[in-house]
Amino acid sequence: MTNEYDSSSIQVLEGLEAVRKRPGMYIGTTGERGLHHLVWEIIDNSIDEALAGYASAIEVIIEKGNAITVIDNGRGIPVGINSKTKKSTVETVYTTLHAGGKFGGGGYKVSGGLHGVGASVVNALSEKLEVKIYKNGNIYYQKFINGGNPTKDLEIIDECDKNRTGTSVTFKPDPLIFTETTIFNYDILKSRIRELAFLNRGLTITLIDRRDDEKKEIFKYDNGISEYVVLLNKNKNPIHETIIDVVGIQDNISLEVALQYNESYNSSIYSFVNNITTPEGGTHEEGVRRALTRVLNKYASTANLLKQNEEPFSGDDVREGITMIISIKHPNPQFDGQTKTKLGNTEVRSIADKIFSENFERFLLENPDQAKKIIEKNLTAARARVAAKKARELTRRKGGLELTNQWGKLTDCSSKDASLCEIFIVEGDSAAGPAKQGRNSEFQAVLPIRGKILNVEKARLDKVLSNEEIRSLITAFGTGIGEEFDISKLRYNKIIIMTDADVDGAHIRTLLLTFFYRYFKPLIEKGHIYAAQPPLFKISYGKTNKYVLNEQELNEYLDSLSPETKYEITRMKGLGEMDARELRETTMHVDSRILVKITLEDAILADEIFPLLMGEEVEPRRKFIEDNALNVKNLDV
Ligand code: 1YM
Repeated sequence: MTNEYDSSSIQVLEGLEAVRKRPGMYIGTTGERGLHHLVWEIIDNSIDEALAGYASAIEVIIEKGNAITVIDNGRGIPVGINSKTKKSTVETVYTTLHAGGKFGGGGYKVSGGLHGVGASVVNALSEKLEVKIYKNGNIYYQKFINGGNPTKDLEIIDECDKNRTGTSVTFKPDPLIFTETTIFNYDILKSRIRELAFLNRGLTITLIDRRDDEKKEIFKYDNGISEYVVLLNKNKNPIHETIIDVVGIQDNISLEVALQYNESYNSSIYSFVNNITTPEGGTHEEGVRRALTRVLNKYASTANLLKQNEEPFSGDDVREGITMIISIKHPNPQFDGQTKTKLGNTEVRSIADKIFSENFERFLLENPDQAKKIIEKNLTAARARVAAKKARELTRRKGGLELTNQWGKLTDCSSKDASLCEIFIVEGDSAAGPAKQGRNSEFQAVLPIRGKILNVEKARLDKVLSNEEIRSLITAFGTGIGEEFDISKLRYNKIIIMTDADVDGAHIRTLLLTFFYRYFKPLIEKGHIYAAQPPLFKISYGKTNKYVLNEQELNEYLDSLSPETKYEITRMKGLGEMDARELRETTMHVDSRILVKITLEDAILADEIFPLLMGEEVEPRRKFIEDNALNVKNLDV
């Protein structure tokens, strides 16, 4: 029974046409990230159904040919006719922009996030999308093609067990839109699905890959984010046994916090609102942080663990070595901040403070042995802070830009306009010479560092600050560090790591990235950190030297030479093998170089990987390297 589509349906199609014209406005990018965003949109609807208390299991299937199927066991999308659109609710939801919110029945809508735009956008950007609804003993079905055009009205195609309810959606992204790739990445899907399972205690999410040999993983965490903390602390040596797990609800806002201290000196705090990460923090995080500092100070002085003449713990002191996840569910979240990932609702601050402080205080009182270990950790941090302050003053006094380290000296640029300036961090002396000669002295500075800088994953701030290489980096950047960090003082718009294209070079780059990640995260977030791409091969013939970045370019270049040409290929071991002109042309000059911007796609994943790569334990590192062949994908290095 096909329908004649009237003018109102044409309007609807125009709506979806807008999505196809400007997909970036709805899903951010049409690259790999945007492609996966489609999956999140559909899963979000299933998660909403789980949060409303109707669904307990979600299945995500990567089909052969890279279609995606999402199935849940919720109520199933309503199958009646919508009084406004005169079409089935299913069709309305899948062909009207923002229909999900308008037609849905309240509750916690996860679609409050960055591009929370719903199922119709997925439909608009798919070459095929099929919806099946299991309800009333029937299977209802509707299919859309080429960007959301229904092939028929919603119809019953079969019967099913009368107790079965739920929704199943299969879609195939349109290659006309996703020109870069239409292939789904198992690891990206897995990482977010696992996170969603942690954030939604008890919910079962199954991921199945049917493309090659069938692969299947089931994620279900009855202890929710506590189990996330266990995972994050796995390679960090926890200092007390119990994961502190706080759950509470007030004014329809629910809060969950899980935390555990470890031996490291870093703080890993991740917060979420309605399952969406809030890297800029906000009122939920502020409330919990404030309560953490207050409760620990109160406990320490009451228990006489903090001496009368000692300064109270600062926020940084009590956050040293903490792994903490904060997750709230809010019916009406407001997002602020530069990237709209900061929770703004002011009422949340005191609710989070109250729920967390009451429960945390009770934990400390009921578990004095563990409390003591935590307070001891805070005390050492506080004492180290005093020592670090002294070391910092030393950095400042040394000050100015008369900056040297054992290995050499900052060769600054002449421009003082930070927005134009770049600094190349170069390993070793053999490369520093050509870099200095090859640079454009007006806006390019060069700072040589000695081979392996300190591994900050294994050192506390005071030791970090007493390291010469690191001090020279901090001083050169100009921003200060820790509580004094001020990005407006950054002296270079681009900080470029220039290391050899070999294993040692990669190691030094990882050490530098670890340092930036732990102490200058905003510089990564704001896109100031880059890696230079020195060439890997030199092809010499006659008097010509040609440099290429990788094997693919090498082969392409060799193919372009006439068959008679006699050439020689050198695999470049170090930057120092190039003279100044070559280094300029291949790696430094703005017109001819290739820079890779370092991004933090997934901070939690990075947090999982860095301790593994840089920490004390050898065995997990060996295993990781074996499993991943050092492919730190999510850092996009
Ligand atoms: C695989 C994707 O979309 N599940 C899903 C969606 C809905 C419901 C249940 C649902 C919601 C409500 C009432 C309500 C949606 N319904 C709508 C709308 N899975 C998937 N499961 N009954 C069922 O919110 O009141 C939008 S989404 F608008 F039709 F109610």
